[in-house]
Amino acid sequence: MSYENIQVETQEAVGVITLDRPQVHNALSMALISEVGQAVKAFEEDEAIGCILIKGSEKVFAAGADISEMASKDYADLFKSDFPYLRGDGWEVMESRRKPMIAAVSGMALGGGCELAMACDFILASDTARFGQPEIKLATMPGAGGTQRLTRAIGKAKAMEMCLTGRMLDAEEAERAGLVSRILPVAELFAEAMKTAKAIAAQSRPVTLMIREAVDQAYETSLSAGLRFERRAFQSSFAFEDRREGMQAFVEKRKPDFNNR
Ligand code: CO8
Repeated sequence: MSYENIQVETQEAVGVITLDRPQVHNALSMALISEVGQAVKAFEEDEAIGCILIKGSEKVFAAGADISEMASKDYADLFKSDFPYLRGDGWEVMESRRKPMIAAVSGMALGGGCELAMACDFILASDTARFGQPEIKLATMPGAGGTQRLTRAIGKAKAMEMCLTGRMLDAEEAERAGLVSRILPVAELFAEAMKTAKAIAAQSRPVTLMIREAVDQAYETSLSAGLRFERRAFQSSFAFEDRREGMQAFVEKRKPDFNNR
């Protein structure tokens, strides 16, 4: 598969997607989003891959949807196609993946760029990272999770202020607010993100998928239903050969050898 707007590589069991439109701060064109979806699909289907990592450059993650491409669209276009950026082989594929996906954000993650990072399972940020939903300045609004995932992540007050004013959070404020899991010096971000992705990919794959589903339930359901889901999933993990191997290895003081069954 050849890509024009992203770079794709694998490192051990990690699939890496690098946004690559430097001339426009990695603006998310329809073609780019479609390529991200295709790359995620390929990694999903590749048994050798246990975790996906998406990043931009050290300078910028992504400055949002491609405004030049969107500028001429009208409501009928968007309504009839249900906003093609989010339908079909791109965003929907990425959002419905089952494998864990980490965003490594350095520089700006704005608009759709912030939404892309938030659609991942967690965000590792460099100390130069900045997050914002500036769509209001274009007289439009977030359309890919900015009013929903951001509010769930950082609460109403900050999300509302960000969406209504376009104010950006720097890395420290983003971490304090719960938007990012960790901040790293910019020179260390990608290496540390890769180390984290490799550590996840080395775990038992089916349990990894199960944990993702359980954590995501916390966004979707009541506490009692979520706790019930978690308890049943925990019990189900005992059906995996890997669970037996993991505990046996601990007891025998050796490294586990998972077969992903
Ligand atoms: N779209 C298209 N081109 C862009 C974008 C963008 N989002 N951002 C930057 N560029 C281009 C500029 O036009 C410029 O091109 P050229 O060199 O040809 O003039 C080049 O990138 C460099 O940009 P600047 O000269 O502006 O660089 P600065 O360092 O001065 O500023 C900023 C960087 C602050 C990032 C600035 O470029 C900016 O404000 N960009 C727009 C940010 C924005 O408004 N983002 C939100 C877009 S709307 C959106 O994301 C809706 C999401 C809906 C869901 C989408 C799902 C995919």
